[in-house]
Amino acid sequence: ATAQDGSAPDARPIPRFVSDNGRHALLVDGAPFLVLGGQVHNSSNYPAPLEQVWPAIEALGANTVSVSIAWEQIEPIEDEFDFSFVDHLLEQAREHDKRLILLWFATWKNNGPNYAPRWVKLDNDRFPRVVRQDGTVLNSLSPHAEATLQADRKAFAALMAHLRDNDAQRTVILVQPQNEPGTYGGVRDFSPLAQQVFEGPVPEALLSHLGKSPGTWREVFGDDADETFHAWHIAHYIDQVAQAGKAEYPLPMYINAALRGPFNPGQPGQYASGGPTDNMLDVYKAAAKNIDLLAPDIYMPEYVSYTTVLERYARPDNALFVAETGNAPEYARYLFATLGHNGIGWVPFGMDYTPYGNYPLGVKRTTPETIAPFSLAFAQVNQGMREFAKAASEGRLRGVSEQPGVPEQHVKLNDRWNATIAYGLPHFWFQGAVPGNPEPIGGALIAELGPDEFLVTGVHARVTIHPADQGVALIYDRVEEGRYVDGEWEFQRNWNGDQTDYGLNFSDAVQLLRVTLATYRTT
Ligand code: N0T
Repeated sequence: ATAQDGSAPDARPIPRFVSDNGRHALLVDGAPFLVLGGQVHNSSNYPAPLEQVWPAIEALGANTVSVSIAWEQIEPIEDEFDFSFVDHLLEQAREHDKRLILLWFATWKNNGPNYAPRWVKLDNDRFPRVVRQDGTVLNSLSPHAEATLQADRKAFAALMAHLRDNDAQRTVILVQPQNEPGTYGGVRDFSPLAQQVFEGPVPEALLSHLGKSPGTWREVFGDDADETFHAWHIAHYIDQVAQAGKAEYPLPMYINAALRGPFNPGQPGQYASGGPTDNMLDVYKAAAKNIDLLAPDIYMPEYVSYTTVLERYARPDNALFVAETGNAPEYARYLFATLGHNGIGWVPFGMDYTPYGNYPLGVKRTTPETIAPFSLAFAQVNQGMREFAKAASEGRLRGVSEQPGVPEQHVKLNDRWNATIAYGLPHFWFQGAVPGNPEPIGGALIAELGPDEFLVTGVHARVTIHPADQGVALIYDRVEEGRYVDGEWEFQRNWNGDQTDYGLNFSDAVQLLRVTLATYRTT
């Protein structure tokens, strides 16, 4: 058989990100895809630790693994490239039937150039660092140095060219140029070169994006001038790196953010100044046209903070993708709220069995027990992943995560139906106040398949559906349990009686329901 475009039968389309009218989709193998991922620890990017990656990723049931590719590893000596680890990783990912996200640790890896080769990070004259106003030097490279930009671009372009020539399988679906860019300990570069640029005019592209009038950075942005200036130049720098990479091989690319607190952000420099924090998203959108989306790294387990971050990054001009999140058990439920914002993916961090833990951001040591709640959440979504992905891309997906002290949540499904998600109830008849789960572990996900048809799953939650109209009551037409296999619904049984009389109850069992609703008149 020949593919529709006349190419060879096994030629798969290049993964693509599409954004239209405020709706977003990551297309993998030609259709919307949800990244149900696991990110490995930073230094698991060698063949030996990779052995401790796969068992954890299998236990997690992830469809994608995010792995660092260090500049020091692919260009240890200037102009001498070594892609042996990349090749090894591609081969192993295919053997394990996983897709990959490659994380380019180069000019910025959490503010610093520690993953840059020694010929870069040890040569401050050729590759200068950020200088603070008091003249002290920070371990963060300046975004104003042309030599650094050209060296990073060249290496990244070589990596992307190598992928183009060695990944017809499209094992790699996303690329993250840099990691949590920005500068800690200072708001921007005050070197003479940077200062000269700072005293010049704000670029027209930024002015027009923000609807502002021309002037110097200080005139246009006042007290926010230093941070905005740094953000613009970092974003523009990364954009040029991405552009060089995409010229070789146009995979979708994103930048991840080290967040500032959503309510008490503090001062730039206390958080990574110049990164894609919530206050700089518009600046990044204006500066980085080759970047498909800006992704939060969420290490805030508290419900209101977490969901506020989701709201701030899920925008008509930005698809929500949680590039990293903590791997402590209380985070597992946030998969559901993330997808409920029509997210394209969610990736807990530190999902390997190497002897390291990033506690207090995550667990002290990743074990099968710590992975279990994440693997349950992934299993629920996996059975209908392509259907949920399609629904997300069309704005038809609702999802919630349990909030401590709020045992019931209400969700509008469409004009005809609403849902209540209740936590901590037995599966049978129950009278009294809804208790909530002893720990906040519940969540639910509901995709609208048609006006009266929904795909429903969840964990440790009861889903009850109500007609929006007065004078009618719900009657289930069908509540089919099953799963999708190669896009076809595989029916297992019809739920009725005790299984539906008290709502649709989800526990830690892997269950997906295709529900067809009807009403009868009560008056
Ligand atoms: C993340 C990870 C890794 C509430 C931390 C988070 C990863 C990087 N950084 O394990 O280093 O490569 O992207 C920074 C969180 C700052 C502290 C937040 C306190």
